[in-house]
Amino acid sequence: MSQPKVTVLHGPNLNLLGAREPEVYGYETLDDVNNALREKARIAGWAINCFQSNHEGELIDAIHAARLDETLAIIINPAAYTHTSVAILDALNAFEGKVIEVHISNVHKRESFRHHSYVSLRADGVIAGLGTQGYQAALKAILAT
Ligand code: CA2
Repeated sequence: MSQPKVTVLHGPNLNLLGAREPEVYGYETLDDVNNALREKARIAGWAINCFQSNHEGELIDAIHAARLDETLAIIINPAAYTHTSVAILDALNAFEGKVIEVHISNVHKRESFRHHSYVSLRADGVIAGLGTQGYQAALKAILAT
């Protein structure tokens, strides 16, 4: 039998993690985050695909690919697209597995335009403000299902 699969999607500018604004986003790089997730998934016997893009359409294509290859869950930090993208919401609505939305910062403590999330209309769970540990918490929840 094939391994269960999880996809981790990171939206625009998250490639800068660890390099800028550490007071908001911490000191870990995106590679640090992904490598820690890969290690946890490997131990649990899951396949994991981590992908970052600065382009909305590429994130949508990755959600479609997850749907087609029967990925069981998506962990997504849509970054600024959280607050703007009906297109990402529509793509997630066509995905049948579990969706967990992660934000490194507590978006509710920040500017009011960050308080609304289109993706939350689809997400089964939302984690905000735990720093990069939020991704680990999301994966833990998925591996426990
Ligand atoms: O807190 C989060 O994870 C956010 O999704 C991050 C987005 C922001 O637009 C959301 O409102 C909340 C921004 C990602 C930018 O990432 C950077 C990382 C390091 C340095 C600069 C930007």
